[in-house]
Amino acid sequence: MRTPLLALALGLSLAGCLTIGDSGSAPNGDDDDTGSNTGSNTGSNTGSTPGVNATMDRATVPTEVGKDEVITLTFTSVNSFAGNVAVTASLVDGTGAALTTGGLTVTGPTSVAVAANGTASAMYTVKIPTDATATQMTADLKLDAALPSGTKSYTSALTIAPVYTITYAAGLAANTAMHPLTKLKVSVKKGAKITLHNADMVTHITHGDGGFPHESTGPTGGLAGNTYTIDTTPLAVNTTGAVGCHSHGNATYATVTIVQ
Ligand SMILES: [Cu+2]
Repeated sequence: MRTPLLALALGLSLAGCLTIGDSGSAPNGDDDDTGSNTGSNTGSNTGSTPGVNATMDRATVPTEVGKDEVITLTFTSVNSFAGNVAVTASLVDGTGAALTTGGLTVTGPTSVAVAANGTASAMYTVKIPTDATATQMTADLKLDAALPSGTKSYTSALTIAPVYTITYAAGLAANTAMHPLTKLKVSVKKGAKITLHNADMVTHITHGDGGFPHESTGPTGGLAGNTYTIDTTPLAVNTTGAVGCHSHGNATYATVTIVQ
């Protein structure tokens, strides 16, 4: 009875030894492979090829009609790259096609000089007309930068509210020339809102005529901190009237037209 048991025990031990021997040699082979891969990858990544990195400061821009938005692209020279980077700015819709609505424009440099190991910033201004839209709209500013490593695109997503905001700035008082609507001619799409915010310390009552509703001239009108909103939804297309500050006569009025 003892001999078969011993043989079984020896057999198990041998099997164990063989298993240990096999598993010991396999990792050694893997180690050799890993070693050579790491070596070649590291070599190519730490090259000294001159290049340029770029970053955009505003990936999303919540905004309104009648505003200018500035988006900045900043270039950083890597490994002493020096030269010009060509930039193509365009306005596109959600599918990447050229924007055909809203009348937005973009201006900014088409070439940016980058000095060796320096940084350079380029500002792109998106101008949103006061009559861009009567409903919330989106538009993308696309900047295609011809980097030494290949052209890269940077996109800033604008969400435009159909609100034209005018602010009576702090300290404005009776300075009619500095009133924000003075002698302007503006169009607003029917359905958009005109919002007049009094950020000053004194009363600025909003005047409206020709169909545009006038703010109360009573004790509650135009108070510091007030916001007076004109909803153009009930106004007829082609309505033209004066909107401005009632508190200084007609010197601050703009001519506003409702368009389709
Ligand atoms: Cu005023």
